[in-house]
Amino acid sequence: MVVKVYGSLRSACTQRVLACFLEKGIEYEIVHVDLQTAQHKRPQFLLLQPFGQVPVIEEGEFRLFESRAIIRYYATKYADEGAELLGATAEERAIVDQWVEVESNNFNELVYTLVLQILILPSMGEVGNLALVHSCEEKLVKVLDVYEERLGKSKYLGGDAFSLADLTHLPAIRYLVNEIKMGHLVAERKNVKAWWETISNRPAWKKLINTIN
Ligand SMILES: N[C@@H](CCC(=O)N[C@@H](CS)C(=O)NCC(=O)O)C(=O)O
Repeated sequence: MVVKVYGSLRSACTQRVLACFLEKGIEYEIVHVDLQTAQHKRPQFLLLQPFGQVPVIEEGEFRLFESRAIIRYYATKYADEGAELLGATAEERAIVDQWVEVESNNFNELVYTLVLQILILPSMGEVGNLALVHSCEEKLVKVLDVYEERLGKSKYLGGDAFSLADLTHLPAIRYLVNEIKMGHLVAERKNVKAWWETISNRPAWKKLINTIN
C-alpha cells in the first residue's frame, strides 16, 4: 500500500520521514500541506494532527503523527527490507534509541531556533533575535563537542552501522550547513565532519535532496 504523507518537502520533520521511506524502499505519496498559508492550522487538518503540525502519515485506516514515532514504526515494520536501521541486539537498539532521543531533546530545538531566527523570521519581514542566536550557537557547540567525542569511538552515532540515530539528524544538519550557513560547526570537528560526509552521501538522502532543491 502506498503511504500518504501529509507534509511539506521543505519541512525538516517531513524530510525525516521521507528519508526513512527511501532507505526502506517504501512507496509514498505526498499530500502537500502549505505551511505558508497555515493549512496545518485549519480544522480539517487538525482532525489528522490535533497540534497542527506536519507530518502525518496515513495508510488505510491507520494514522500516525510525530516524525520520530513514524520512523521507528516503519523501521520496525519493515525491519527486513532496505537498510537495517534499528540495531541487531536489544543493546544496539537501545543505543540507537538513546541517540534518537538526544537528537530530539538536546540537538533539534537549538537548530530549530537558529533556523527560525536566521531564516524564517527575516523571510517574513521580522528581525531575528541576535542574542538568542548567539546563545543557541554556544549551546550547540557543546552538544557537537559531545558528538565529536562519540564519533571518535564509533563510525556512526548508534555504533558501527548507519541507523535511525544518524538518519534523524540529516534534515537539521542540512539546514545548518546549507540554509543558514553554519557549516563551520560541522567542518571544525573532524569526526562530525567525516560522519556528515558519510551520511549525507547516502543514495536515499541524495535522492530526497534532489527533489527538494
Ligand atoms: N515533534 C514533531 C514536530 C513537528 C513540527 O514541528 N513540524 C513543523 C515542521 S518541521 C511544523 O509543522 N511547524 C509548523 C508549526 O508548528 O506551526 C514531529 O517530529 O513530527
